[in-house]
Amino acid sequence: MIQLYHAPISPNSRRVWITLLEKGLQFELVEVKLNGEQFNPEFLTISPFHHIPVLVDDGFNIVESLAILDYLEAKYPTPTMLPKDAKDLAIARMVELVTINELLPAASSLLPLMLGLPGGDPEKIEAAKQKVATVLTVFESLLDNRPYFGSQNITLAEPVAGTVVPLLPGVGIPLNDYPKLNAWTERLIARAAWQTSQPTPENIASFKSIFQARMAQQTA
Ligand SMILES: N[C@@H](CCC(=O)N[C@@H](CS)C(=O)NCC(=O)O)C(=O)O
Repeated sequence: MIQLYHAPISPNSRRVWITLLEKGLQFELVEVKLNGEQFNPEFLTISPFHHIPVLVDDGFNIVESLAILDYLEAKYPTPTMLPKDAKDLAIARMVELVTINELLPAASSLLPLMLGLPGGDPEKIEAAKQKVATVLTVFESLLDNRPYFGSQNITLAEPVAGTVVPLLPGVGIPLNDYPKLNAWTERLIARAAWQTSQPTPENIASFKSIFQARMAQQTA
């Protein structure tokens, strides 16, 4: 049986969890508490960089969430989650990579805000908000009259961007100025896979205390 090592709060592992659900696969979730469990020697044998997610399938270990998604699409191609048309494929992949390379780093600077914690350099916060606005403008321009990025059906772009974009209103970045993206977000969060993998208030509280402890260590 497939095993997914994950942390419920992490968009990096949630995108894999959602893809497994959308593909209707059987799998076991193994939670790794990011308060130090990721350094356990046993875990390091499957995740040398002490990161979740890790997918183990038939004794084969995969790290790096995008590599995991590509593996799942190649090994379990039904339902397909990548467009065949060249432009549509480029759109889906662009959304994946812009999320990882532009949106997530900017959103990480907004984490204290997201968790309702004080702190954060105002200039950095402003720059992060500007970056997020640019990403949202690009995403809005990539959506057409189809419900998903470059597709009538959900693709890998959705679990990737769709685990980050819905968090933005929580940090004071409403999506009203991006009507197509707003409707896309509503469509996704209504899906069973999003609802099943939604972090609980306990997951958020536990992450908040780990985050606060890490901040305290850095300033000590
Ligand atoms: N590029 C990796 C990033 C994985 C990553 O940064 N995971 C974080 C959680 S969001 C982690 O495991 N942090 C624990 C640590 O670095 O010790 C991916 O996409 O899988």
